[in-house]
Amino acid sequence: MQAFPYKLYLVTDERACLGRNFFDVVEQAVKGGVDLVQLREKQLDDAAFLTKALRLKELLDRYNVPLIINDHVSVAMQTGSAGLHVGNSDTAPAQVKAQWPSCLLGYSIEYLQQLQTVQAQVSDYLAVSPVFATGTKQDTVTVWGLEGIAQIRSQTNKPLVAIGNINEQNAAAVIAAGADCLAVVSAICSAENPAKAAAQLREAIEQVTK
Ligand code: TZP
Ligand code: MG
Repeated sequence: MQAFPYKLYLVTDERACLGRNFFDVVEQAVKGGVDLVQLREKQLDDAAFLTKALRLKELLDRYNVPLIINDHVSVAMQTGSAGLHVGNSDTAPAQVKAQWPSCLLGYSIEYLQQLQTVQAQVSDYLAVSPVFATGTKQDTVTVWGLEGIAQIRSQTNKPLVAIGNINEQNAAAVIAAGADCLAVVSAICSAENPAKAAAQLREAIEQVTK
């Protein structure tokens, strides 16, 4: 298996933050144990997205937590972010790597056939997307379930990031099924106490991995 040091991945959605300050929520999450953050704000225009990315990068640099940018290659490069996450309708992973070889690149797996493609092969991690049905992203293809994680795990050595309705209750089972890292939006962004929610998720992960 290729090395992947991250265990708890916060994917942002300001709309899930219950009206609280976005940067406060992210900072609390990091203090609680989030070790990787992706800026994913579908509602923002390009200028607002770039502004938010710059400010988020500054915050995360203080904690030594890498920033991944969703979809926007130029924003990721301009902000000096660690990497990029793309889906099937975004810039192809091979094209991203050609332009930016050191990019920490994530690619969402929505069909089993994608695993055998050059796009999956050049990516640094694969997102099992979604593991469970979620209100946060409804336009999905395959709801993988725990069996889907195990099936993907048996067919690739790439680090697997699981995403989709992951919470404190199912976190351990998702790791036990073969995921290396858990990605969440609402379990942290919408939690009453984001730091505590992150710490509890971390603890659930560590119970399986230690
Ligand atoms: N991709 C697949 S599911 C999802 C994304 C961005 C949303 C996950 O959100 P939540 O609130 O953790 O279910
Ligand atoms: Mg995308």
